[in-house]
Amino acid sequence: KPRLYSGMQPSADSLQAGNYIGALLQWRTLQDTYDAFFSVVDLHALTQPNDPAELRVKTRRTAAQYIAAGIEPSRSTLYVQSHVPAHAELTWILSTITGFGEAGRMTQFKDKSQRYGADQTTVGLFTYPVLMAADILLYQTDIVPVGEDQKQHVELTRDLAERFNTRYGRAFEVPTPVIQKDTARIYDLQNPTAKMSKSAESDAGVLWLLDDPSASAKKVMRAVTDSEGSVRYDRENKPGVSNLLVIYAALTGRQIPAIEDEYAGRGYGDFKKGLAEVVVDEFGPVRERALALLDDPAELDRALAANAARASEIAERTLADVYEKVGLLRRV
Ligand code: AQP
Repeated sequence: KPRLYSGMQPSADSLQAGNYIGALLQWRTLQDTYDAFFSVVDLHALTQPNDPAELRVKTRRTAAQYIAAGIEPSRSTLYVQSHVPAHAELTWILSTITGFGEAGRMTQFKDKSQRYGADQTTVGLFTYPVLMAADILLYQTDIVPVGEDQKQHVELTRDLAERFNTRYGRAFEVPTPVIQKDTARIYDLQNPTAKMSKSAESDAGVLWLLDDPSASAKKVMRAVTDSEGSVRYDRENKPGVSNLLVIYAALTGRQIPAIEDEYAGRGYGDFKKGLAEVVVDEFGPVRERALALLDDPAELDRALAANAARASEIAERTLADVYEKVGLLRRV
């Protein structure tokens, strides 16, 4: 089976609907056809303002939500990034073949460093994409499903893989990014031209996977729409309604035109009520499963340890080959 790699940052107590629709739902399907690796990238999360006790909690909660959403730790390799030390080790090697200017062109760094300000813009934030390259390359990954905003990082990963292979001899598979379709992108319910995000300034427009279902229903009912009154997909002129249609379609597996037909001639109130039910029906059971897993963290930790061992085996092999190729003296 071809290999697939993806991950998410444990940057909040709960994942949001965009993470679920844009990533988890697709991962769940992809694990049938790929030898899939899904990590909770806690080392990446350290590039944001950090609270140590909270990070531990968020890391477990993120892993529990992967499983609750249908990622099976017996089939896919679901692990915590820091449990496999090779990630940090390969990052160092890759950083020695990454151009300073090349890394400086990453638009996510430019955006984030502007948002964080000089005080919080660290070297770690700058080398974030190099760590991401190490994640992907350690596993001889064939495909990387990502959102459009991560495409540049996967391009850098490809460049680094090719550069290393040419300079030192072939050690890495060159991965291909698979970019998320536009209809898998979810926007903030209160500000439907901005992507729904765990770190949104206000969470009024964020649907949390672990929220009480009634709170999610309320957020749907309050979502921003427009004054036209017709349930119609038009991303440009009707971003709010279009976003709700995308969420509806993604969570039910239905096509957008069929949903438009169902609500033709009915008001937004009816449509939102319908969507609120869909959201509650879908997120409710996921939430229950996640909370049940978190009730018994020892069991969850055992699953994560077993998966980290599986990941380590492959990662260590790649790292040993890289160390050999760059000329590090082997310890006897
Ligand atoms: N709004 C979204 N629509 C579709 N997909 C989304 N993803 C995130 N938001 C949306 C996908 O979820 C995964 C999470 O990646 P991440 O945790 O590394 O960070 P992110 O993409 O920056 O997501 P967030 O939720 O906005 O997190 P923070 O606030 O921590 O930066 C990716 O596969 C992403 O495409």
